[in-house]
Amino acid sequence: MQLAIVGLARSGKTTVFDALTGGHIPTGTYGADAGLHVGAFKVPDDRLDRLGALFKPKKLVHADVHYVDCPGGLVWRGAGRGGGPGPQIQAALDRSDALVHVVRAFRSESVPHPEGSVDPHRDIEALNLEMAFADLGVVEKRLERLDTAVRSARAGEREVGEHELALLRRVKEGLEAEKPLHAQSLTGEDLRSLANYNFLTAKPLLIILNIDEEDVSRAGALEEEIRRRSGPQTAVAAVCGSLERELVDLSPEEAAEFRADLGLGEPAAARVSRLCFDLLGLVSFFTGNEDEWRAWTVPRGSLAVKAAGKVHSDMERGFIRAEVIRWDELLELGSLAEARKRGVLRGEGKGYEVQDGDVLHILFNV
Ligand SMILES: Nc1nc2c(ncn2[C@@H]2O[C@H](COP(=O)(O)OP(=O)(O)OP(=O)(O)O)[C@@H](O)[C@H]2O)c(=O)[nH]1
Ligand SMILES: [Mg+2]
Repeated sequence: MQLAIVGLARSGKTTVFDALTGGHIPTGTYGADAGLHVGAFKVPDDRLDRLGALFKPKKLVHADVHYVDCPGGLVWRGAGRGGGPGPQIQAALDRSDALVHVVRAFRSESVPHPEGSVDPHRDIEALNLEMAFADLGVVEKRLERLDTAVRSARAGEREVGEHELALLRRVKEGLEAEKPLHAQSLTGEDLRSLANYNFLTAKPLLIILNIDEEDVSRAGALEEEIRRRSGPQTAVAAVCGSLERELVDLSPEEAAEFRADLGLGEPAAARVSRLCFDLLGLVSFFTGNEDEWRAWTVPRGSLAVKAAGKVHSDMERGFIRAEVIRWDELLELGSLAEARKRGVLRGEGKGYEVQDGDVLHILFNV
């Protein structure tokens, strides 16, 4: 899973990025640092840890979340309709499964706000509008080309183009009315045929409200206030970026103690990855042998054969069946052999829908 961190200048994107990835990128560079930062976070999973403790493989591999810190605030602002962000940032946004919008809610005198005052609602609107404009630019460009292509096509070949034209015109109208794609009534099929455009407003959005240390005790209420006004496929997390960033350098024990003292809940990195898993509808399954136990993620509803493909393309190609057991059942029985003996290990075919927490032993032949 890849997440792109976006937001206004000096909203704390790099600070939050560091907190989420345990990184040490210089912050407060005021846009002078124009590079994209990439980092990863291993998603904690108690289920995998417990399987690891039982089977003691040489390696335990957690699922990871990749983050890209997109510099410079709303870089595509002023570029106008269709101007869009620079190519490097555009590519990072395209590849991202969801966007993380860092919104400034901290009130530091020493950090000037690009809009002059702190107002999270205004900044959220500004980014949403910016993204809708960028999408509109893409739609308009495509419409122009497609329109010409359809006109010059021969009679029998027009249909596909006309269908896409109608869909894009509908999307355009929605965007002009400031409706992000995920708030437009598009069918699954519509969305699939639009997938190649990588529309920004079609991506799930996590709003990170970057709050002050003093506001930690009312983080829940602040989140709720934002959530009430936000549209579909949007999640909200209030995070004190600077504090979370400082805790990254402590040992886990020290950090836990500080968190308890300060009334901070779950570490931001874990919470954010969990929210994004939910937002994207991902589930985890596990595979293991004496060398390695590993967590994988697939969209909810994925079939066993696709899950096998995630592990190795040969496994998808030569899929015979999967032996499946829930992680906690396996933990209780102690081994796959025991589970097999007791008939708890189920044999499932290609069409089995993988469930969150399944342990899969894939049988294949190539
Ligand atoms: N008080 C306070 N200051 C913060 C917080 N988060 C970030 N800052 C400060 O705000 C300034 C900007 O933070 P950055 O993380 O560099 O912000 P950015 O969004 O990456 O900025 P650009 O990349 O320049 O657009 C730095 O001086 C940070 O120390 C916070 O939660 N509280
Ligand atoms: Mg930055």
